[in-house]
Amino acid sequence: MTDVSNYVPPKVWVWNKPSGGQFAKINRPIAGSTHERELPVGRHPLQLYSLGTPNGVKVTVMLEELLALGHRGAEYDAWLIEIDEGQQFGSGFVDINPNSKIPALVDRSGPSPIRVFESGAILLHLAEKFGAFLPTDAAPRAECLSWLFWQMGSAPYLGGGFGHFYAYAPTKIEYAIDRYAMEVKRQLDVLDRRLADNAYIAGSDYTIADMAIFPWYGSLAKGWQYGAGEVLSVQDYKHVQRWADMLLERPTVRRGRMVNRTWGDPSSQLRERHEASDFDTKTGDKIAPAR
Ligand SMILES: N[C@@H](CCC(=O)N[C@@H](CS)C(=O)NCC(=O)O)C(=O)O
Repeated sequence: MTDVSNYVPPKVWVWNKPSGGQFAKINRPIAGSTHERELPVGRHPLQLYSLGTPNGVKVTVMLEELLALGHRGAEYDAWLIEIDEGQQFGSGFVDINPNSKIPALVDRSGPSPIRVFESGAILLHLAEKFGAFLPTDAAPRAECLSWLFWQMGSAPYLGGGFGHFYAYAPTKIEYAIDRYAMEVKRQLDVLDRRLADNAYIAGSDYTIADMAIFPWYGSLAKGWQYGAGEVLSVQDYKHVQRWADMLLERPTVRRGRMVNRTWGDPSSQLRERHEASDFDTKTGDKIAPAR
């Protein structure tokens, strides 16, 4: 690795060496599939291909919420995509998400399957399909969508910026950590001020905006992301803490956080979810290790 203070970028960047860092093995500058691999299809109307990262959890929380409301059409199979193994570059996955990132959904409830990728688009698709968790009046709907898109634009600074340089980069670069810590603290303050006057992100109702924002910023506030609770003084964001604690009380949120999870306490891991009863019978503490 070049000394950061002496580094001069090349005139034309080419991919001639591993980039280093935790995801060096899977990072590449070209799109498309690397190998043939069909995706499995289960019996439910909705087929989710995902992993229990914050972006994946947004969708599994939404599905669990819809099922808890009694929407039988929200029954789903959640298949595991192991991104560390490069499964997002399999041909079947690339067919449903040309961007090779989890989560991706195939809605098979109609005459022909509909693919949906990008977690925000999936939340919107489900909210509109079931008429739930998205206000219908113009003003609250606009507020909800504004926060949903805020999340989509802001979280890359948290994950790809702060998280990457604080936790994953092979060298600790003061400039990068300062820049992104500043931005992430600003984002937490944006949320804290909003939640000082509102029970939920979009106002008085729980919506897809909460489901999008909680897995990233709620987890960060609880100190679960990047081991960064102390460095970012997350306890200072009192309203974010109140909101995160409130959402964590929801059994649907607790279930959603377990789906496609492959790390942490074995009892919190449900590698794949095909039936509601899987939460009681197929968690990591109840089944023999897969490998
Ligand atoms: N904007 C996308 C981001 C999805 C994303 O970054 N997914 C990560 C896991 S959290 C991924 O699949 N990474 C695999 C890779 O980059 O190769 C969304 O919200 O769905």
